[in-house]
Amino acid sequence: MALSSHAPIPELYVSAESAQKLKIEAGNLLSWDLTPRQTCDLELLMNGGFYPLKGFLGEADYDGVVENMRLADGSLWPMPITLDVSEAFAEKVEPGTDIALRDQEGVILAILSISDKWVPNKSNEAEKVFGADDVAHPAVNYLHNTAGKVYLGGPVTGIQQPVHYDFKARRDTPNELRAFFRKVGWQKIVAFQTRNPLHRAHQELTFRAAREAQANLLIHPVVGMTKPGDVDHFTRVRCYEAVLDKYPQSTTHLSLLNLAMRMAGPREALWHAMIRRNHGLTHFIVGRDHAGPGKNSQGQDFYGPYDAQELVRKHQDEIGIRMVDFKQMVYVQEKAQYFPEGEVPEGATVLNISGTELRRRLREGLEIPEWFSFPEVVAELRRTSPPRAKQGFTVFFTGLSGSGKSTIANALMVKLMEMGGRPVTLLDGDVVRKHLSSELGFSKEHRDINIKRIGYVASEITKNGGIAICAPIAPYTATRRAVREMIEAYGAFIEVHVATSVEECERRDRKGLYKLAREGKIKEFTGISDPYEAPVKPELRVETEGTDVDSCAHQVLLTLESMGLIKA
Ligand code: PPS
Repeated sequence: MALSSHAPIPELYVSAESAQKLKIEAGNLLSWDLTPRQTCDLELLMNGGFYPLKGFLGEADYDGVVENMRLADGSLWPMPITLDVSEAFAEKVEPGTDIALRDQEGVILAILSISDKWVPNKSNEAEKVFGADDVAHPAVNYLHNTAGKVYLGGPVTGIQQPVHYDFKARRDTPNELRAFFRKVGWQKIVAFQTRNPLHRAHQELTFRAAREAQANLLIHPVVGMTKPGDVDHFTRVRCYEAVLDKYPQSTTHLSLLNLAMRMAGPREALWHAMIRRNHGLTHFIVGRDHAGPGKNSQGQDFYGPYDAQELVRKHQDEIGIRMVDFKQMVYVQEKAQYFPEGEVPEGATVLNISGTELRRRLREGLEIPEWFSFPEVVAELRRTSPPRAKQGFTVFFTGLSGSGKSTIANALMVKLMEMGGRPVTLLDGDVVRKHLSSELGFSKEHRDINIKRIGYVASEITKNGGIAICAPIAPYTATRRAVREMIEAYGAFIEVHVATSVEECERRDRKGLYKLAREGKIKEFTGISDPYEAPVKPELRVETEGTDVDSCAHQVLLTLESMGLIKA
């Protein structure tokens, strides 16, 4: 599949005139509201970033991609680009139907002509595509806990691009980038993919790669969706802009890619290379542990550090883009210079600051040396990552009804207010049910909605630097995990299990509910006729039997202090 880097890439959009007409017609179709990830996927499908795909994968293509990275016609494609929907929505459509695809504001972006509808084997997809059916992998977790149960596939007719209000001038479609390369006369261009701020090691690596390939450089960071917990893209783009003048202007360009990453290591690297090929690039940098998802639930890496390079090397001729492979760059103190790992002079002192260490230093307000990064980048990061003692966080109490959650949560709130510094909000189970969730009952579905609402409010409070204290029963592990993820994108999440036994709660029966539950007058009562999945590894477990409220609240304060969230 040889693609010239200068000729336009096929897009899925109809002409502006037809788009107007189609948009009106599509108003009568059944609509699917795209998730943020699906919106990212759709944008790259429509603008040719995912060429040769013509829509969301149908079942035969999906099977081929999952099993051996090939579409049904034999062409290479490593990543399942699927439209997952709920069972309730899937029931309303059949192959042969057209549906409108809308963004989160309700704008119609495209029409999907459904050719296939099926229930995928998600565990198989996890094993084959991501290497393990382990929810420690962010994409596997997404697959099992966020994605809908049913997939719809079929060709897409593009009506309009998703709208972006941020960094508009820095976003380019594949054809816009191709046109830019034509205009400036660049023949060889090497792309650098990143989801992190650029530090000196990256600059050194990109310089070397461009020199080695005798090519111009495109810094092509992902601003769609990256790994949960990454530095947000607004901050990152400000960081990229801050270092751009350290590159020669006539040979370097910065463009933003609205990709939703999966962190799939080798397969992802191959996918990234194909996307770059589609954007008109001739070379692509693959470093150590490209798109690595971190550790699995056994504490081991999901992929070998150079597996991604191996896979891209194997397929680079077929794709039509050359890989520029790199070892990790490390700083050699005596030479005051960066070297690729493995080329370090014998006996020299190697300095390196890992991502985790960098986050620790930012969190604790510690020094970040000049050899590691640029002062402008560090200043930008410090602006958005204040030290932990100034960041927002959420304390999430969970336990049976009557276990003492609310009482401890109240005591904790008062203690934190006494300290001052950050606003404190208490989202107590009963209070939330009155103000936010008054229409909900206690089925699993309703409890999940209730907890996710609490999680959403807490995540907003955390994002804006406040302290949220939540005290619902929250009986299900998966739901608590989803809330943890929502919050950890912005700050710390401290799960506190109030481990009062059901016998003790029933003995206390402060609200008289256990009696009613025993008599069958309250159905689905947690601990009596409904499940409670106790947290396995909460940040703190408090026992209330024989311990007073004040000391339980104090245990929470000590935990917060040990995590650097409050100062003694
Ligand atoms: S959940 O599962 O997290 O949504 O529950 P939550 O919103 O925290 O529950 C709040 C209070 O509702 C009372 N209540 C019940 N609890 C459990 N099961 C059933 N069926 C039920 N019906 C009413 C109960 O008093 C909870 O109060 P707490 O504050 O936990 O004592």
